[in-house]
Amino acid sequence: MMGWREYNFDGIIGPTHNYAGLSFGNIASSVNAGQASAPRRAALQGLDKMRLLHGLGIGQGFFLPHNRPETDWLSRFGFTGTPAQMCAAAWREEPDLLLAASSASPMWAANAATVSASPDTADGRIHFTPANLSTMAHRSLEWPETQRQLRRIFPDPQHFAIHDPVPARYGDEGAANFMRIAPALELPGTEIMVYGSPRDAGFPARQSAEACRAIFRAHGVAGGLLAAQSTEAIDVGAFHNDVVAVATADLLFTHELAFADKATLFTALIDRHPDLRIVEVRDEDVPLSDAIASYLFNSQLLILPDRRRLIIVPVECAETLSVKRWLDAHIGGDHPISEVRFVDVRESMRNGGGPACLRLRVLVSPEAEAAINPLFVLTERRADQIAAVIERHWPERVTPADLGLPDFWAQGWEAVRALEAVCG
Ligand code: SUG
Repeated sequence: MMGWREYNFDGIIGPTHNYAGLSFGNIASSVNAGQASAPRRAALQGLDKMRLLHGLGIGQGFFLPHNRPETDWLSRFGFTGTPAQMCAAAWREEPDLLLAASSASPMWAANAATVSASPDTADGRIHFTPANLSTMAHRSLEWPETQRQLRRIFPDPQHFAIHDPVPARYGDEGAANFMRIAPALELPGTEIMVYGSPRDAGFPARQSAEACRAIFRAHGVAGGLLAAQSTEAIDVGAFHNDVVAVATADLLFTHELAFADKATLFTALIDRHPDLRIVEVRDEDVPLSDAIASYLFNSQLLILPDRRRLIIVPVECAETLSVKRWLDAHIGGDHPISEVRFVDVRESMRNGGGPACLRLRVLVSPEAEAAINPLFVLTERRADQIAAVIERHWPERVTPADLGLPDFWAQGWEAVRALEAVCG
């Protein structure tokens, strides 16, 4: 089965990227609320990461930024008139709604959808369910545009099935709470979804078990596993499971406190996949709080064309003592992960989004790869074109006061239009 590849589709970071502190339970979002942001730098950091993966021979695609401020959404609160009039009225009367409508949060493509790989589904197609992201207001407006883009990127129903989201009552945050274990990428594997148990106190659990089961049913995934996040992890700031664990093929890289009941999960996995390697980091080596501040596990665990495994981690991992020590002591030599690369995505990190948050993984057979809309696949030339639009149209710096300015809204709309024009 030669020629299967994993693609990473990254969300291009939009021109309204800002720090509004919208995500309760996401420590970075709260701590950095009110800071000035740098949308141009942010988008170029994201693009550099995409170029790095492309250069390593990994399939790389992208999602376009959504139109922000999103006035279609504001209109549902009774605002009328031109887009600028709607934003002005919202800023006066309901500033929180304008902030929600202005977030560049679609950049975190791991939350765009849950994707089931074709070797695991009953009909042999790749299944996508856009995430309803219903726990956070600013994220709940993403899915209609996400679904439109998924339909454009993956148009052929012979290979791809695009579903409707799970009803909003049941929170779903997409692939950020999804892992897949398989002897090799192209072989049937075990899909795992990780939910948070509902609770009255502490930080919100954003992924419901109902949504996980609904997705497995809709995708025709038999034998999918559900695992609960540990409440300890949620309360230290693991608002998504991909902040404390990541898996690729026969390798699971996880913090020891990620799951409520790791024994049951690991036993079930090893039972089905005797060759599974679990790299577990102990709390005494890297405390949960360091794992979350550095985003060690929000890394991209890649299998290179020469079969070596490489981990792409944020530069914050080199600056967090316990994490740096762990990496130095383990990666390389006989370790299942042979190399670590550091990337600077600091602008996204300040909102709690690391390298893994920025991408949606899609495993494709050669036939399915040929069916991807090439307009959304990164090439050197395409990357240069995107960079040129970002340099020209993305604001250099945004402060909280800018979010209420007509020029800021107009620049956001215009920048997204300019990028759409270049990307066809
Ligand atoms: O949903 N931050 C995002 C970060 C998403 C990270 N994704 C994954 N872990 N896969 C969130 O909490 C902050 C926006 C603000 O505060 O302005 C925000 O939405």
